[in-house]
Amino acid sequence: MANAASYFVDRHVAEGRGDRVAFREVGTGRSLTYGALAEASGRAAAAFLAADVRAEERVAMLVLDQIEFPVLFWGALKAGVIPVPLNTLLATPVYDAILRDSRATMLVVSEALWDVVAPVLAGNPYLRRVVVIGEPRDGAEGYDAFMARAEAPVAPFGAKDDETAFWLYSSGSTGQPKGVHHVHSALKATADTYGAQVLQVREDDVVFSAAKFFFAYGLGNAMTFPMSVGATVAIFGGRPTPDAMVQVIADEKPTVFCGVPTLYAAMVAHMESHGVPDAPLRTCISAGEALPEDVGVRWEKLTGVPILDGVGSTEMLHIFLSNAPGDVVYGTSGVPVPGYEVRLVDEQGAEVGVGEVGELLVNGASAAGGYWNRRDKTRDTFEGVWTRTGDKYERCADGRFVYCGRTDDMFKVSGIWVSPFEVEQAITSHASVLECAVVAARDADGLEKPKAFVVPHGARPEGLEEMLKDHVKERVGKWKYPRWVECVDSLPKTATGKIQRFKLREDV
Ligand code: 3SK
Repeated sequence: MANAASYFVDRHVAEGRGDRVAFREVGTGRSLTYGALAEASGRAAAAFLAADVRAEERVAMLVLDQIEFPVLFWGALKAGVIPVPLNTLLATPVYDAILRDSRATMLVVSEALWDVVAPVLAGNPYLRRVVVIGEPRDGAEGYDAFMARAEAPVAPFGAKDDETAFWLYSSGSTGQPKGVHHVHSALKATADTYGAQVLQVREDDVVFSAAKFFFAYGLGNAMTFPMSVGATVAIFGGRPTPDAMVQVIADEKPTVFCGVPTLYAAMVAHMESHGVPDAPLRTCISAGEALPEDVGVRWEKLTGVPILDGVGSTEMLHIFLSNAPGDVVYGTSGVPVPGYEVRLVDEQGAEVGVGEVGELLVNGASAAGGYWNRRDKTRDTFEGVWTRTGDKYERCADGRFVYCGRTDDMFKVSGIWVSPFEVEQAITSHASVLECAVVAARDADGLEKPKAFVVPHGARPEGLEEMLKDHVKERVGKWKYPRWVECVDSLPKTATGKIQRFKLREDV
C-alpha cells in the first residue's frame, strides 16, 4: 500500500470517484469532492515543502473539524511530514507541554483556537512556522498565503508500510499526554477490519461522527473508514451537545452515526422529551467507554437502530472488540473484531478462565510503534505483538466480553471485587439519574466501599440517596451498593468523554 494517502485519497480519482463528495461542512455550505481533496492535499504537500518543513518533522495540527483538516492531514502524509492532530479542548499549559514534547517545527491552528495557544508560541524553541486557518496574526501566516506557496500539487512520496505516518497524543484517564506514533499501514488495517467488517461502511453511506478528527475514534469514523470506500462525511466543528447532534442528524440525514456513551445518554434524555429526528440511520456505534445497557435499550427503542458498542484505544488506533450487526448484547463489549486476537491475563501474566476477571491484551496490525520518548512506558505497554489495554474484562461462556473497569479502578469490598462500571450501570438505570461515576472511598474503619457521584436527571427527588442504595442492592448485589451518594452538576471527563475517576478519587 505504501503511502496511505495514495490509497485513501488519490485512488478514488484513478477509479472514477473524483466527483463524489468526500466532506461537507454542517452549516457553512462548504464541501470537497474526492477530486478536489486529491488536488488540495497535493498542494498542501507542496506548500509544506516550499515552507521548508522537512520530511519526518512534526506538524502540530490544532484544527477544528473543518474542511482544512483532511487537506492538511493528507497533505502532510503526501509530503512525508508527520501530522500531530491535537485535542482542541486542552488548556494553554498542556499545549505548551505537547508542543515541546513533540518538537513540532510547524503549528497549524484554527482561528477560533488562536487565543488558547498564542501565549506559548514565542517561548517555544522548536517552532519555525505558525499558520492560522483564517486571518494572519502577529508572527503567523494565514492559511491562504501558506497554500499559495505551492506551485503545483505533489504526488505522495514513496513511504514504506511500516514508516511512521502520524502521531496522536493519548490523554488517557491519568497522567501526562503521551505521543503515540502510528505507521502508514495502520490506517488501512483499521479500515479493513472494523471499518469493513463491523461498520460495513459502503460507498452510499453518509457518516456523521460526534467524536472529532483529533480522537483516534473520530479519525477512523469520519476519515479513514468512509474514505476507504468513497463515502461522504458530514463534519461539524461545534460542540457536540445533545440538541446540536439531534439537529445535525435531522438536517444531514446520515446513515451512520458515531457517538460516545455520555452523549448517547444525553441524546436519549433529549429525544424522550423532544422527539426523534427523521433520518435513514442504519448503524450507530459507540466507544470511548462501555455503554450502559439501559442507554442502548432506550436508544434502540426510540430510533429502531441498535448501537454497536465496542472498545478501542489510541494505541490500537481503533476498535478491536465489538458487538456485531445483528448480534448485539447490551452491557457487553461483544467479541474480537475479525483480524484481532485478545487474551485476558492475571497479575502474573497467566491466562484467566471463563467467568474470571483479567487484564485485556490485544494483538492486531494497527498497533502503534510506541510512545515518543517514553521507553519505560512503551516497554510496559507493548509486549511483543501484545498491547496491554489497562482494561479489566471478564469472558462469558458464550465468548462475549464484559467490561469490569480500568485496572486501577477495580476495588474489593469484603474481599470481593467490585467493578465500578457495574455499579454505575445499576445506578444509571434509575429514572432520576442522568449519569454517574463510582469510586472507592474509605469508611471509618479505613476499608474501601463504593461512593457514587450522581448527576440527577431533572429535579432531584426527595430521598434520592436512599432510593439509589436500594436500587443497587436489588440490581447487582448487597455488598456493592454505594455507601455514599453525592449529587453533582457534572462529572470530570477527558476531552473524549471518558470519566476521570482519578479526579473523583482525589476528592474522596
Ligand atoms: O476508547 C475507545 O474505545 C477508542 C476507540 C477507538 C479509537 C480510540 C479509542 C480511544
